[in-house]
Amino acid sequence: MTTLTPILTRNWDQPDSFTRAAYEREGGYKALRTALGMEPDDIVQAVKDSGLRGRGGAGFPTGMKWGFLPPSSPNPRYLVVNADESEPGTCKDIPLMMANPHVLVEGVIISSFAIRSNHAFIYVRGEVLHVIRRLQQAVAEAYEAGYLGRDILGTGYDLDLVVHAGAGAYICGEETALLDSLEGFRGQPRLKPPFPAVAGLYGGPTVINNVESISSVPSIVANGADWFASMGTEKSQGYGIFSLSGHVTRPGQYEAPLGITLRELLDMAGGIREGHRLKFWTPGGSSTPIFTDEHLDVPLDFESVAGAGSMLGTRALQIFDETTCVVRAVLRWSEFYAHESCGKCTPCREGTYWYKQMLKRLEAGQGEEKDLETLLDLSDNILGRSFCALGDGATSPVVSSIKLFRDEYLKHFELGGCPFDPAKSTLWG
Ligand code: L3W
Ligand code: SF4
Repeated sequence: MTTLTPILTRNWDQPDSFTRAAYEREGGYKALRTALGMEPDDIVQAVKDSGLRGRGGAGFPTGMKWGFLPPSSPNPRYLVVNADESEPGTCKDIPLMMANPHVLVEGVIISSFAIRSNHAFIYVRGEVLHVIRRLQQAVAEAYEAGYLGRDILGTGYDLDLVVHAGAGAYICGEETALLDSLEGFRGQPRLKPPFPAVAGLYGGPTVINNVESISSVPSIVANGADWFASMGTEKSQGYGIFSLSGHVTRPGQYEAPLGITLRELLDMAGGIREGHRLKFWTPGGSSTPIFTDEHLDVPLDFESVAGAGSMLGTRALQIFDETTCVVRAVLRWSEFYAHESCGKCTPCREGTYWYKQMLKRLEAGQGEEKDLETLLDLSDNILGRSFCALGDGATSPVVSSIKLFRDEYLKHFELGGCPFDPAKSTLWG
């Protein structure tokens, strides 16, 4: 039986958890002192050895990404934290930054020192004013304590950290669109390669990592790479925050080793809401193919989830019981993608619009079976043909729902309307 590992979440129940005093009371900023006494390359090696993989969705090895920075460059190096959390169902970074902003600030300082950068940014989505204010306060407290600014803790190392508010576009969570937005342009993805590690912010070598990835660095420095690597599975090491939302008795953030199953998480969360049963769920947000109750025992690590036909993504476990119309859920997600498509490439711009139009009609019962083939054909023309992952992600709920719930689509056509009573579902009114 896997148990919870409250590390990033350990102080969330304390009323003053977001203050520097509370963070230091629990040993906060000790890892920074340790790190500043180390060789930067040794910190990079420790992060490599820990097996930490990006917690923002793709799972790319963090230490390897840091290792891609060219040894010399005429431009400064930058560290950028992707705090543009907007994927439907993804809700771990915002509570982390609200409850424990200093673990992120400490992670930024250690990571910047490790990659020899003197300029760091936290790019936060614009809608979450409360988070922006909380981060600004934490950064100000860190400057006051001498953890940021000139000659940090007398070591001669300088770092400035800027909290930058985006303007509320999902596409700005794509790393190169984020860089464009940070530079003051309209946020649209850039062609890769070059990857940001080679040519990123203002053309300089840039490391971009998710909030949770950077926040994991202080505990790796404090406890050692082996400690981190001892948790999780062979190829998906460490722990992560699993966000349970929807038709679950106790929704919330559950921090556990990678490889835990939904069955185990549901046991901790009181199960599906009383009197109901699991129908479908997303393992990693709406961009990942949906699962059903047949997948309750799939270990939630990168390899096992991929092997079962989906993606671990951001561990955003959106849970739906039998009162939910899957076609309606897919329509709602498709409306999101159509709204958030940046419009740069045709497959995604036109395809997500067509998804929205078709699914609206199909959910209302105005369709026939051949429309499902049209939807799949359309998906084939988006997946792998879009400029960035947004287009690919939009196809996941559509294709997987047709595969797993074709009969439910057909029922809509037979009845000439939706077979579900929206009044019985707490999610889709
Ligand atoms: C240097 C190379 N760097 C790869 C770096 C690259 C990036 C990282 C991963 O998408 C996924 C997406 C969403 N030299 C490199 C290299 N890199 N090769 O590695 O890159 P990539 O392209 O695999 O992924 P990505 O563009 O970061 C992220 C999925 O996550 N997702 C969405 C989550 C949404 C949020 C949110 O709302 N905040 O996180 C959920 O599943 O669909 O597939 O840094 O530069 N040769
Ligand atoms: Fe923009 Fe969508 Fe193309 Fe990405 S896939 S570049 S979001 S239009």
